Amino acid sequence: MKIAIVCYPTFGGSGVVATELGLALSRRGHEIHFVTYKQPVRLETISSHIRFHEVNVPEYPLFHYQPYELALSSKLVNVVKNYGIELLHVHYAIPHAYAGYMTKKMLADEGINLPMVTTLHGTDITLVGNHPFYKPAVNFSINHSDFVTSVSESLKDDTLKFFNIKKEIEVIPNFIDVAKYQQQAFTDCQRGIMAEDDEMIISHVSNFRKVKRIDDVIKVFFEIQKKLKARLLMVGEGPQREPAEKLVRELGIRDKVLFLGQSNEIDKILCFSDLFLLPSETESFGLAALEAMVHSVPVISSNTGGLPEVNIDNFSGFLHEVGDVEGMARSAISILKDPDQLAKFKSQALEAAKKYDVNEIVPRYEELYQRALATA
Ligand code: GMT
Repeated sequence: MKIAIVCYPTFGGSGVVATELGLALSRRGHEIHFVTYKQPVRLETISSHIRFHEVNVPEYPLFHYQPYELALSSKLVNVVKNYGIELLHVHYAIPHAYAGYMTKKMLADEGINLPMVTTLHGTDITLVGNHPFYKPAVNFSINHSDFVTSVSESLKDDTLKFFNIKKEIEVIPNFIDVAKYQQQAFTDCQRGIMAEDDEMIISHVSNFRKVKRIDDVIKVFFEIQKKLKARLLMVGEGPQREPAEKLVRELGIRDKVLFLGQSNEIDKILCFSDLFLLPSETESFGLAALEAMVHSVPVISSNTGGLPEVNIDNFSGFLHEVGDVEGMARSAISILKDPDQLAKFKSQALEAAKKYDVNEIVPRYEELYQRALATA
């Protein structure tokens, strides 16, 4: 199949999922065309089955806001016609589903029927899409997609709750390439570069937005380090980084917390982590938790959104109410203080991650595409 994928090219979860999906589909023989404003961060593999088309939005003095949707839909029309694209898959509803709908309409005018699949990822429904400024357009473009998927049961429920949806929403969860991580030969994870031998390594990876409750990460760690020798690795960039650094100074734990910024070495960091913290306010799936689990890192998370579908309570880690810092710290200490318990949770985290293996999930997208083509 020749498939165009539209996504955000940034470090965010939806862009990562879209890129990994495109790469996996290309390995399965499909021709994948990424259409976005910058090369996606994980799109390193150049293969004859992968193309990247950059959307340019020229500056013009009259534009207070650059008309990205217009440029994107025009680019898509050209890519579809020039490369014989059979199907469009847009990730993150805003503004991609809207631009995709316009693309379909423009092509229909020329007698071309292009089926469109929209994948809902999270904040496009729960935070941004739900805002009255966007809601009518998001509602409209979901209802006018040919097929709609969400990354968890919880996100499907939220979509049906917040919007007036007439379309069937199919749940196709996020995925991970289990074999790839098992092949990575970090036999010695070089823990020594980050911590002393007797120190536990706790990590958090995110875009440091308010929704991630970065303060809770710090506060949970503050409680942990009172009981055990531990170090916290904070990976990522975003608006909450500065307040977090301030809190770390105020709590007097500056020597135990490392802010590593946006790192390309997440795999190494997770490889030498003993525990992962994800106390988010809302999380439609929690790809970061799954990435930790595939590295055999147990997860202490909130029990919000899709997290209970990924992080299995008292198996791959523990779940607590949003904001329950004390409970999260207690669970973390219970895992970390006992080497047998830690080993058990580490192996269980990997076991739980296997349910989301790429080879289980990607064929479900292929089957959906076949249906979309058959009905086109
Ligand atoms: O807000 C973010 O965390 C980024 C956002 C995105 O779309 O880039 O992540 C969402 O999509 C991910 C991939 O499907 C999910 O794993 C995240 O849970 C989800 N984030 C939230 O719901 C907050």
